[in-house]
Amino acid sequence: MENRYFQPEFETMPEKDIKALQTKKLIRQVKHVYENVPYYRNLMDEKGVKPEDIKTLDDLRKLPFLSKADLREAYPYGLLAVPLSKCVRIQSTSGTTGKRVVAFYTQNDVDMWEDCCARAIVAAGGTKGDVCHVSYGYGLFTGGAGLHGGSHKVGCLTLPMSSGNTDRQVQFMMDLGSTILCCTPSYAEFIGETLKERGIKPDENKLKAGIFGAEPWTEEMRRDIESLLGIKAYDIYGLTEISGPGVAFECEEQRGMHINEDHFIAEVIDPDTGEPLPEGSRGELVFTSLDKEAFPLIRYRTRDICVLTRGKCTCGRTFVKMTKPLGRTDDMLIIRGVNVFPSQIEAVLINQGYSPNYQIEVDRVNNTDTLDVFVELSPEHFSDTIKDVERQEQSLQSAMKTMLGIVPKVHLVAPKTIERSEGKAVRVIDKRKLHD
Ligand code: DLL
Repeated sequence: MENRYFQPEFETMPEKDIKALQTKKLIRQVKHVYENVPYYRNLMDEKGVKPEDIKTLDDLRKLPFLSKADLREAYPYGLLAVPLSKCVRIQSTSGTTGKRVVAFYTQNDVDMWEDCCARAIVAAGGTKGDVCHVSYGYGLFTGGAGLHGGSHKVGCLTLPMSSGNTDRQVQFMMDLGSTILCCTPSYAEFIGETLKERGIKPDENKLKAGIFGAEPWTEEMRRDIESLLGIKAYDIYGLTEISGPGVAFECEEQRGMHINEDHFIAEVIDPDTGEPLPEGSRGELVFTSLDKEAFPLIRYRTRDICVLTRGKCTCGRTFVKMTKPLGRTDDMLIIRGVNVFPSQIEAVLINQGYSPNYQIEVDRVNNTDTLDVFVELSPEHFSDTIKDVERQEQSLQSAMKTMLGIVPKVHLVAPKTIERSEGKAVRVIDKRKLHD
């Protein structure tokens, strides 16, 4: 049992004890926030709810939500709940649109977050004997710092590689015998392709597991990475606002990710009405952080769509599980009135044996939405005859029509022509936004 869990006393806690712990922490946290965060106190006052009204987990639904818009409005210090002198760190989102989210951490917050990442590493088979190769970006992004801290807690030899410089990644991986790789799935794919190009076979590296997250990836992509690198690939989920990676992690059963419920309460709500939905329903994931001191968000709307399920897991953990995010309320594309998720396109590509190197371009021409999918041919698929390429494009188009309900224009392009990502991949270019 020793190496199966990082903190078995919490990870395998009976459900009723988890609920009791969550209730106790929720009451304390709401009081902490009400007393120290005027921004949230105002929201509670507007809703006519006081800390004394929160006595059970069901009372959670009385509390107001927080959204990304609130975080922007309160930027930078408006949601801080402790004096700045108690904070030891900030981390931040990549912030492609609008203001970045800046999250603050006390030393206890960093400790809790690193424990969560350590749980993920141990669940992927990590022990002190491992060489943990961290190729998530270091810096403001939470990926590098989180897995780095978790790796230290487990006692692995930690390689703080950060992302980029793939030659050096490969050299250290081979020379130092990396056993666990942590990076985005798209970068794992890229590292795998690079090893293949160098003629290094999957059984020639020492890797046994990978801990991949921070962006959507499909089961098909998991199989692809597993065979390229000769490893078992584990999913990890998290977001800066709630701490970073490790909010949820996969165990060996690999049927959903366990949410660290001793630290976070997860709800699924109807994104349109805000009503909480029963377990098993698909909806928007909402988190309440129970232990965060500096940046304690209550009922934060993640915009990630998923399903929660509670049941016996063969790994022995009792924490509720979330599915992979099935999309985001804000990455759903509406094309000619039809809802399209990039993950659906990716699933078709990999099912048909294509690499997950693709880019989706949406535009509006003569008042009609257009959908173009650029897909890289792998060297095996590459063909010189135009007829052959056209036939392959047609077949992809019809598979996508079945999946999406609309017909995209598929363009097969030469290997290595779509820019590779060392962090989160850019899958969608929506040119309609540029015209607005
Ligand atoms: O991406 C934290 C992280 C780092 C998670 C490393 C896992 C590994 P943000 O940059 O704030 O934080 O982005 C958070 O990324 O709301 C999801 O939409 C997406 N995301 C995170 N993990 C996954 C995953 C980090 N495993 C946003 N699958 C979240 C799909 C994910 N999407």
